[in-house]
Amino acid sequence: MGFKFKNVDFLKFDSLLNEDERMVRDTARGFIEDNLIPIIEGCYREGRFPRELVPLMGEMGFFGANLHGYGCAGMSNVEYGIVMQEFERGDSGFRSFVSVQSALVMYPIYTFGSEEQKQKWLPELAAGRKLGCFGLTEPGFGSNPGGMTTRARKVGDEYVLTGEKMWITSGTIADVAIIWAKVTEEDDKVRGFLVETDRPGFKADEVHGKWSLRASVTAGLSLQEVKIPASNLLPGSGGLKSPLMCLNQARYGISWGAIGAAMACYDTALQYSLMRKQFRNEPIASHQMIQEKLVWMISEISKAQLLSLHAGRMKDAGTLTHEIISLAKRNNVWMALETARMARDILGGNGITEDYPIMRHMMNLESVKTYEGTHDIHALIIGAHITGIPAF
Ligand code: TGC
Ligand code: FAD
Repeated sequence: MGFKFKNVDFLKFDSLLNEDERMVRDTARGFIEDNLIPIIEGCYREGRFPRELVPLMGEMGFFGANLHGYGCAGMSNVEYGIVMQEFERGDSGFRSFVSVQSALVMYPIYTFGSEEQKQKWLPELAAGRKLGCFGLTEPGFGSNPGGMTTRARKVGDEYVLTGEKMWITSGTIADVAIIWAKVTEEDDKVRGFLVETDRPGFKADEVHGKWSLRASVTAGLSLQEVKIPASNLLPGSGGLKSPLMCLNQARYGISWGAIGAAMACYDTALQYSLMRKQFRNEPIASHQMIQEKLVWMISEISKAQLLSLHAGRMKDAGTLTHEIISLAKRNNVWMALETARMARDILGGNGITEDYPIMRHMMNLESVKTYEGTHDIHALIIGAHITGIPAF
């Protein structure tokens, strides 16, 4: 059941995009429509990540799409954002998988890696022949990653890593984990390490029982005296700033992704409200209270589109700051979650079923609100910036 998606464009937003950007949008939209939409409800019900789509995604250049060289597509940041929007219109968990592979695994190798590390890993990750995960969060340190207790000790020409990571997307399917750890010999400086997941002492256990992001793999990682060559250190990384730079990439993508989820919910609610009749045999869309909800949604989606496009143009110009990214992530995810709740309401009882995508988006967006910095942590980041007073 459900409806065929119709483009959501109140503001003539398309006129703000160039031909390449519209082409990227159509390609990503076609990929999701043809490959993900037909299977996503089943994947969600079964708690299954649709791994079979990975090779085609690699072929189509969707991994590390805004990186240049090493087999990457070299898209602009606006084009990359549009891809995230289209992927999350399909499913937030599916977009998460791509975000992690691109922004949290390929980006740190690209930015902090040696030439040898880049040559070895980036083409494989771009093609989807290898998958990665990003281990920052720990059981006791989520919003405050600076408190991490994972350690790396330098022993001869090796590092020995010990610690626990929690809530790690793609943890059990990754070939390589980017692990952030404090280096004992460097006064506990945080640095990034490439850890092949088949190394002795490395263990990943899937988190079961999630009611959110069910089509994405989430895991806890355990590292018990895992030995890696010293050459697996990402040499350009140093300090908490390094993982936070990766988060900027992912948060920027999420700001676009959330618009996609909201578009799916709004479009479903609009089409449903025009079809569903109650009282006087008239569509529920003829009632003022339904219209007010639809207008709220399209207004907020339109504003979010402008916000992400502005952020994207700034990112392409090299002027985007992390506080603006916080504002865009926080606003757009909140907007999408509110849109999902309103859309669910408009569908009445049908809104809670898998016949329509809304409830799935709504449950997914609860995670999106929390990960990559919670809604409130982003308020504190923006608050610290405008007042000069950190209130964490
Ligand atoms: P603080 O002292 O503020 O900062 C340490 C250093 O980093 C600099 N900095 C940043 N640099 C680049 N980008 C940013 N966004 C930055 N934020 C801060 C800062 O200037 C400082 O530099 P320096 O040179 O002085 O050393 O650090 P803090 O310990 O007080 O923490 C600040 C806080 C709360 C903002 C930060 O820890 C935070 O963002 N917490 C939220 C944690 C989080 O977002 N975790 C995400 C884990 S990954 C994930 O969720 C993946 S989900 C899957 C998917 O993406 O789809
Ligand atoms: P906490 O930090 O314990 O926060 C709990 C509550 O307290 C929140 O409401 C928060 O806003 C509030 N709070 C905390 N501190 C303050 C404060 N100072 N002032 C006011 N309120 C405060 N992490 C990774 O490293 N890699 C991944 O791939 C990854 N994928 C994820 C996938 C999923 C599905 C989920 C759910 C999480 C994932 N995460 C990942 C972890 C995610 O980034 C954290 O869950 C997030 O940063 C919040 O940390 P926490 O869950 O420990 O919550």
